[in-house]
Amino acid sequence: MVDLRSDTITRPTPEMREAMARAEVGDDVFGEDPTVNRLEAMAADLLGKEAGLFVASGTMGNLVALLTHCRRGDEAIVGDKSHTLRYEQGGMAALGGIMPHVVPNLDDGTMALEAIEAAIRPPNVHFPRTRLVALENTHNLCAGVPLTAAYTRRVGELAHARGLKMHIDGARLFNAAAALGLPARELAAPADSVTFCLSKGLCAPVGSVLVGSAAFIAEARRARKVVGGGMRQAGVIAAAGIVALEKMRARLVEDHRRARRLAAGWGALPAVTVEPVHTNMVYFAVDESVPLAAQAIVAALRERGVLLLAVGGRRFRAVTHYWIDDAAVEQAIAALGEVLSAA
Ligand code: TLP
Repeated sequence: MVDLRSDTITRPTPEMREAMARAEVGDDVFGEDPTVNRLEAMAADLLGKEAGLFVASGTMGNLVALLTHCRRGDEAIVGDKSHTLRYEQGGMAALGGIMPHVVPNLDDGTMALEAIEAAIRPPNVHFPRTRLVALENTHNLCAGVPLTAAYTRRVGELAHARGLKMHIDGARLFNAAAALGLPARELAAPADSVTFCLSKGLCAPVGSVLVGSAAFIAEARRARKVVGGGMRQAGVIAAAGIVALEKMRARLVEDHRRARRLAAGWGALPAVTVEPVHTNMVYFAVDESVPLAAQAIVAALRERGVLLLAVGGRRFRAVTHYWIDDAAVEQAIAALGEVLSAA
């Protein structure tokens, strides 16, 4: 199967499995897992922060960050298309009593600086306290667009000038860094905390890392524990994360090249409109002239060995990753052509 549903479907490489089998482990809740400690230190170093915290998922990383920055009744400014708002079950509100203050995301994944500024509450006994601005880089629903270092810096300056913290959901921060040709630490520099995922384009089977100052991470460690994220001999999975960081970052540009090829192939089909491709995501729409519902298109593609997601209306998403080679890309292009011409 050519599985383009997500880069989360990536299975570990043989080298990762070997590292997992050999991993030295200890009880991470006691801080005694040498492999987890090494991964956390590597991640912090790569992103230019003092400390890191290995967590089970991107969702847990964002939740733990929000629980650490905000108290109950506080407010966090988030984009209306952000993953944290849309796809994390409202965990900040459900578990943290944190109120999202929603600001529109523009097509380039940003929120207008004036809109962020306008969302910050002045001190007033009627208002919640604004504590945090959260960005997403790359921005999933905005077609995987990377946020620039300059924009990130400006939001950081605004947040800090107003006494707020800034968090980045950098689930795919290394894709952003690869696309912009920048070290990831430059994109992370203005933020007080950043999460990134090992289990997406970097191909590890499980896990994300949250990074920030030593004091922030010490508090975040408590928050991770209360949400059940103390994982004990987690070195077995952290070992794959170390391979991911060492070996898989440099190749992300190949995923981006293949995404552009997919977009060019699909974009040449009548009735298909492809959105601009920035990283490893290809979003496209099939117009109403094709008498097939979105789910019927997905099913017909599946019959031809190609999996992708319908993401609302007639919009679809395909994501390239380590297990998608050039032949898989050509198969996917041909399959959509066949499905649409048969319709
Ligand atoms: N995104 C998944 C789905 O949940 C939609 C995907 O296939 O893209 N932040 C961003 C920007 C994400 O895209 C995701 C996962 C997460 C956080 C959450 O990561 P996990 O799934 O590890 O909890």
